Amino acid sequence: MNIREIHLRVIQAPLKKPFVTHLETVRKREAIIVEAIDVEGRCGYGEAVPFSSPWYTEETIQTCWHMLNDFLIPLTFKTTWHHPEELPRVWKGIRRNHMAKSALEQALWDLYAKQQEVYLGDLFGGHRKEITTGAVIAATSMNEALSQIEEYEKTGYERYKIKIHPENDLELLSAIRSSFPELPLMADANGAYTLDMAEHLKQFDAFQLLMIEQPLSHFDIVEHAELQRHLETPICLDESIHSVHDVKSAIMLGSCQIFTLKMAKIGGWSAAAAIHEFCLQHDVPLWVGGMIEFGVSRAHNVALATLSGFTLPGDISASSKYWETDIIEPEITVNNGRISVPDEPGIGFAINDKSLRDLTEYQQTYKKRHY
Ligand code: OSB
Ligand code: MG
Repeated sequence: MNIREIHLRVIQAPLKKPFVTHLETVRKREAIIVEAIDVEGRCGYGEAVPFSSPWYTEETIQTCWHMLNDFLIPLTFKTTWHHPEELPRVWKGIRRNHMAKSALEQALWDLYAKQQEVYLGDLFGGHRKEITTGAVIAATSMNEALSQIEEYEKTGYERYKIKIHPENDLELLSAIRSSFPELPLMADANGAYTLDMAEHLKQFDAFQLLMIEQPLSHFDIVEHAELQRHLETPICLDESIHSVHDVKSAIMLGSCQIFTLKMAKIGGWSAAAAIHEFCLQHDVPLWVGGMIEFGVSRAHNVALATLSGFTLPGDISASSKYWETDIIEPEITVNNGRISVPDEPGIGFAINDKSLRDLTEYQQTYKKRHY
């Protein structure tokens, strides 16, 4: 692919409003932007989306930097390979660290698509010209949650996801249902429950939820199967899924009926394409998950959502839901619950250089000739 250099930068920005889950309140966000540059000066972009601390996955900004700096970038330069499909093989000696791998894979796939002059989604058989999308409500109080739903409804999001935990769940869901009886609604528990609370969770069946996301622990697949047998509400797994193997296990056991696919958590485009293929064959609905990310990751998510197996609205919101200014141009906008898919090569969005520069905390360049 004639890569000349790879550039890393850590960026940081405050969220417009705090993002509250029972595990953590996120007020500011860091990310690593990976830029892969070829000898002709074309640039591919990827984004590492771990949090600054390991509350959601075990990775952090610092562990991703370490993996990229000390292992992934040196291996990428020192190994002979010709197509980004080969990257999982190039990196196979590195266990997990999926978010670090995903960011570098994204940058190299974007660059490859730009070299081929095709839209990235098309490389994976995507065909949609627009995608439907949902909004996540992670508010500080019940009143705020209700007013956020009202506000987001003006944008026409096609599905609403509310963060819940055992202390607020029934009250919050009842309040939403009495104000918005027909709202396409789901709940995300981020692992806040245990299997001995199955009777409590059974009460959720009355709220007509589209699904409940990750009710039980982040490391569990077996107990979710037991819980799913007890509930009418479909279970969707998020945290439990790190690979196509996890997806197969969950299907074999009946642990869930739906998956949210986060490219970053499973290691990038290759793994995402494999999971998409498996779910398509087994008729399992998928949607694209979110990580409160900046525009580069959002653009990759839009491309992913163009694949036909993503049959449900995902967590890809407008850039302006979280940011004063995003790092891509144009920013991602949602109209009537839809995002139009670009058709420019690669991720299809340009980088807003000024915004990227303004948000940069530190950066480093790696030149191939030094390896
Ligand atoms: O559990 O799906 C989750 C954001 C960060 C970490 C975990 C999760 C989320 C979201 C998506 O809910 C929010 C978004 O990007 O809009
Ligand atoms: Mg989730």
